[in-house]
Amino acid sequence: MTLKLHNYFRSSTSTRLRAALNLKGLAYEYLGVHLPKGAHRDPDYTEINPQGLVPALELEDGTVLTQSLAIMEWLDEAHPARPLLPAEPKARARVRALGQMIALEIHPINNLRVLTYIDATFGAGDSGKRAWVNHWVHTTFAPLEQMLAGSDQTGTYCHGETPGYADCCLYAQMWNNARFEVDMSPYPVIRRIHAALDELPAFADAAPGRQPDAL
Ligand SMILES: N[C@@H](CCC(=O)N[C@@H](CS)C(=O)NCC(=O)O)C(=O)O
Repeated sequence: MTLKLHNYFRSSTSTRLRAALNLKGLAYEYLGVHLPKGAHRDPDYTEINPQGLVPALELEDGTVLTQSLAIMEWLDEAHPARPLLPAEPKARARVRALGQMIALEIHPINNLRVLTYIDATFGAGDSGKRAWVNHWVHTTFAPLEQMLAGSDQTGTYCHGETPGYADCCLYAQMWNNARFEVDMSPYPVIRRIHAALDELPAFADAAPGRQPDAL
């Protein structure tokens, strides 16, 4: 029996977790949850994750883990080989901060349910949703670029020469940025790191277009 990953190809939280699982070398069964059709709100799925969000990771013993960042931390605790976080406490805090800038400051306010809400309640439309996402991405990508460019701890990847937690968040967010036509020209360091990540099979194989439920 293997790990079961309830997820959706275009979901960035799913992409970040797929990349983390791939980095760990852990195989999983891909179980698609079709977000546009509302499959995440079906009782079949809310029995698995009452929050009705993807991803959820079902372990061999039936335990269900939710929240991608919590799952990534669990991965490091349960499968310490090929760590996603560095060992040194200050370095760990740096990597968590970089990843959480994306995962906690950008993702939640650009999630499907938020975009659906601003469209239905305020008539945002496609251009309004695009402007909204662009605004919130730039609000955090500007300081993120500054932090990456200004630190000698930044290497080929967000932290040194080993891709991990922050890179998983960054790589996944870049697919959303492309989808919402975010201008990446102000962010040369982020673009360089993204290009390096895209060369790695662990990341490229996690990309939305490579998943079995991709449109
Ligand atoms: N903080 C959660 C967020 C999970 C989440 O919001 N996932 C999105 C897809 S990226 C989702 O299921 N959205 C459904 C919706 O917004 O209705 C995590 O990191 O796992």
